[in-house]
Amino acid sequence: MIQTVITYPDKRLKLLSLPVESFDNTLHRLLDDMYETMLAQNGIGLAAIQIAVPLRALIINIPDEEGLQLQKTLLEIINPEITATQGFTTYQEGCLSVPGFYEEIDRHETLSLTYQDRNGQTQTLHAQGLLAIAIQHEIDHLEGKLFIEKLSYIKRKKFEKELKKRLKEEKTHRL
Ligand code: QAP
Ligand code: CO
Repeated sequence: MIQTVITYPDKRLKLLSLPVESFDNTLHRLLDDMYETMLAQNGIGLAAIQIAVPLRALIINIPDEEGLQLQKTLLEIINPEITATQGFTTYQEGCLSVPGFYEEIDRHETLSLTYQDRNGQTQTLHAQGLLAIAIQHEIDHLEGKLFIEKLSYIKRKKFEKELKKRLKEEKTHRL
């Protein structure tokens, strides 16, 4: 089922997500709901807390070279731990919980990851490019962190200004 994506400044986005301990039907339903919700909103990544479930689960589906988002490339990542990183890169990030706002964010360029899949099997992964960025962005959600918290003072002010403008516009549309 498609769920509601909670958006900034919802306080639940600041929660520390807790480890998944049961790899049961409840977890599988959560992952399936996350996938449906992400597709419905044209996302490439989603953490469980974005649908108000504070568990260490995230999904990522990077489109291929033709821009197609295929379910066979869907990554379901439970209880992730980054074990190594290399280099730095910058990418213009967005977030389904901060709709309509995009800004350049510094991240590690490559990383190694261990995590569990939906069956509780331990997996390892070496990521670079957009996947490495998405993994870092989604793991930040598990720690209650949003990409806007990484902005410089000046860019954060720009965000606050755009947010105020948006809230104002929403109000006038309701009138
Ligand atoms: C996280 O972000 C991410 O504002 C996933 O109006 C960010 O899927 C991974 C989206 C950067 C890699 C690089 C945002 C859709 C989707 C919006 C997303 C919007 C519609 C964001
Ligand atoms: Co996000």
